[in-house]
Amino acid sequence: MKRIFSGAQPTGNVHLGNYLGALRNWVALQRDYESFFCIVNLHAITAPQDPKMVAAKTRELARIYLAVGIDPNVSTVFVQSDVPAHAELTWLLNCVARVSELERMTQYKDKVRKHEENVSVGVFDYPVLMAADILLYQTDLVPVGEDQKQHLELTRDIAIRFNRDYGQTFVVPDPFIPKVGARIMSLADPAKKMSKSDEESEAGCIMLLDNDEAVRRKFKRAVTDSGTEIKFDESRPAINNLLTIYHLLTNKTPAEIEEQFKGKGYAALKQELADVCIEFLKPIQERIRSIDDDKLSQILEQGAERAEAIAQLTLNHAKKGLGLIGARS
Ligand code: AQP
Repeated sequence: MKRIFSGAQPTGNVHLGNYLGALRNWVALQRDYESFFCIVNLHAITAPQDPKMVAAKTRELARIYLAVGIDPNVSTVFVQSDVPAHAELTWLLNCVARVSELERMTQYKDKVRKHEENVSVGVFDYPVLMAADILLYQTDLVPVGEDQKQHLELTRDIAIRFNRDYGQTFVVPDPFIPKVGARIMSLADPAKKMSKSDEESEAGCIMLLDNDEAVRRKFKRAVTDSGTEIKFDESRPAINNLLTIYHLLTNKTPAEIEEQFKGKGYAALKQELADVCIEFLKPIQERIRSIDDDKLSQILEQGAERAEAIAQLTLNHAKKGLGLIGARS
């Protein structure tokens, strides 16, 4: 069986963009692949975090994975820092990746632009840690949103270079970026992606844990345009984004949706979108609350054990290739 690996950071709150761009596809793919879903807490600490919140958010994200439909009997769910091989392989790959490659990463450049002097070395090295995450599991496919495309390309380059210089060690993974939903935009600013770390745009971000009132308020205030027609049209990003969300939440076709809203105004679309979204979030929020704490600990423990066994094999292989095993005898 081919493998998939993906992860999300336990920072901020999981939003509809994370779900529609990534988590939804993990659920859809998990039975067709041997699946590994990681809570990437080592990535989370690349920006300063309150340690108590890191621990709490890690467990909350694990609950969210389960509540949206990740089945721990089918998929391996685990916390990144529970498998030390992630950090160890990162070091080995640091010696293969090039500074010039990392300097080209747009996410890194954006963070430097915003925070200048305050960017950690971890932010710079983030894509190498991500490469280690993926390569440790001999991953074939990585379901992610579009913002991770460049990091995936770097992962492939690192794997190809390592295999060439130190012998066949890693499967070279392919990205799985959905045709629709790979880049859900902020409701407050359709030029920006929906993002949990963008403090200014909380209003543009529907969180999976938002209550009904927050969902209604955010859709009501969503930016639109001066047009009137409700149509899928990429040249009208605000309305296109709202319709894309509606399409993904209802599974109605674009033609059906356009027919449904023919002659209606933006207010009707926003109201219907809020209703659909609230109905979608309700069972997820109920499941999050109903997951037993001990059961969650058990799932994460078993997940870490399963992940560790595979990760260690790959790590040893990579160390052997580099001449790091066998020097004592
Ligand atoms: N707006 C989005 N539309 C579609 N997919 C998205 N993803 C993130 N934002 C969108 C995908 O969600 C997965 C998990 O993301 P992450 O936790 O690694 O965080 P991120 O990619 O850095 O994006 P966030 O959640 O909004 O956080 P920040 O604040 O860092 O920008 C990934 O597969 C991602 O592609």
